[in-house]
Amino acid sequence: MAQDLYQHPDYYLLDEFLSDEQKVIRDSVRAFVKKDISPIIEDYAQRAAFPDQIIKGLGEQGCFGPFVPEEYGGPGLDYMTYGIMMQELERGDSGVRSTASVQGSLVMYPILTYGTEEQKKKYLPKLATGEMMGCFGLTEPDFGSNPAGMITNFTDAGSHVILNGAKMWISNAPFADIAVVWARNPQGKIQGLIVERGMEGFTTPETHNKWSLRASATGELVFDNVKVPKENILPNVQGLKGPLGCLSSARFGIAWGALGAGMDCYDTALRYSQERIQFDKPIGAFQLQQKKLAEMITEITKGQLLVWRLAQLRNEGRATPAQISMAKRNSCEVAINIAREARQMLGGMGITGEYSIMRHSMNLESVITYEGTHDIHLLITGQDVTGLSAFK
Ligand code: TGC
Ligand code: FAD
Repeated sequence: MAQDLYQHPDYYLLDEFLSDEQKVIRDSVRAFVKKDISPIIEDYAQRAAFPDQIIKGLGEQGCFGPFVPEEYGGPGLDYMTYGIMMQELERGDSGVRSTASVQGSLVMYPILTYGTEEQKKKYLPKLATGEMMGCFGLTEPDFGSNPAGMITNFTDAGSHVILNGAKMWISNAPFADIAVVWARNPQGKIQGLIVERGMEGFTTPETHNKWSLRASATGELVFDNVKVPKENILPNVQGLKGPLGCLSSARFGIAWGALGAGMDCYDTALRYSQERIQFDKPIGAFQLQQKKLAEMITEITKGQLLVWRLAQLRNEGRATPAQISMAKRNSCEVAINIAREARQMLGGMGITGEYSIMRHSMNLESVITYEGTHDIHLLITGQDVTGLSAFK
């Protein structure tokens, strides 16, 4: 891949609203991405392999559960900083951000929010450093957009429970040490439990043939009469609001992150337009190319304002799930459209791995689908403004 010369667009001077600490953290994660991710990521994506050597660095940067308090091994940062970090990571690659957001929002968040003191002490410090990696099992083969229909379940067997069922499309599954799994309890209510690799009857077959998120490992979780100790049950929530609460945290990170992928495509296309000469002029001098760039920076700027305000609301505990849905949906749409336009601006070079755009473009097809599809988020907004559900 060509050298990573990224400069982040800040057309409305939003940096002025960031604290010095937030800027230092952002610069640190950006430098980590430039040094440890950009030089290798295209090769890993081409080979459909996960670069597990980056886990230690992600932990050192505080990218795993930045909002987790220091007493449990996290850096105890606010949600604005979490968003900034996810944006920097996804600027590098959506799969890398995925790894971090699953670990933080979908594994550490539920343990922190719904777990016992013993569970928090046992798992969170190791998850924060990356010494232990986790995954999150909600989606099933027959229940994707509608997780309320899930059939994975556990029965009571004295000191432990017996878990049966299957989850699919699970990020980090092939290498995760633990899985936070959502299943029906003996009363038929959805409840979370922590399943550990090595438990008999628990397997994690890898999903192959993906054209998207190729540098992120995806797999299934299969439970065949798995004995799970009762102390691994997350006791403090029952019902779909448990996993959906985790999704609110992760979708928030994606709202910031996807915009980062779009910003990288814009930055690449802008630089290319100033260097590439056709008809004796830089292509950036042609009105058609300027229209593309002007529209990209306009959409990026609107998206930046949206996620910045969302972070303020989240920090104050006032961000609603529907507000988060709107931002996740908007950032994905902005980014995927920019990736497509930017790809065209690079002509033939745009389809190669010399530049990040095609990889971002393919990755964003997953990002616009997982954590709630584009349609589902639109329906969440529709329900929020009308008070009427169009799901069923
Ligand atoms: P509904 O009746 O609306 O809600 C059930 C309960 O949950 C509460 N709730 C939420 N709580 C917190 N955060 C949210 N975002 C919430 N949304 C809803 C709600 O208040 C209610 O609480 P209570 O107390 O009344 O019980 O549920 P529904 O069955 O009608 O479903 C609504 C719908 C369709 C929006 C929901 O099922 C949905 O969001 N579906 C999309 C599924 C999805 O997003 N799956 C993601 C799987 S994980 C993943 O993709 C990880 S990718 C990771 C990566 O690599 O980055
Ligand atoms: P479906 O629900 O079958 O949807 C198919 C189509 O129908 C979509 O266009 C959808 O918008 C539309 N649709 C569905 N319902 C309605 C409706 N009511 N009205 C209108 N249209 C509707 N899940 C996890 O639990 N953990 C993970 O770590 C995870 N990682 C993932 C990683 C990748 C790379 C991918 C691709 C997915 C991942 N997922 C994960 C699963 C992801 O959340 C689901 O793919 C997503 O929620 C959609 O479910 P589905 O694929 O079953 O599509």
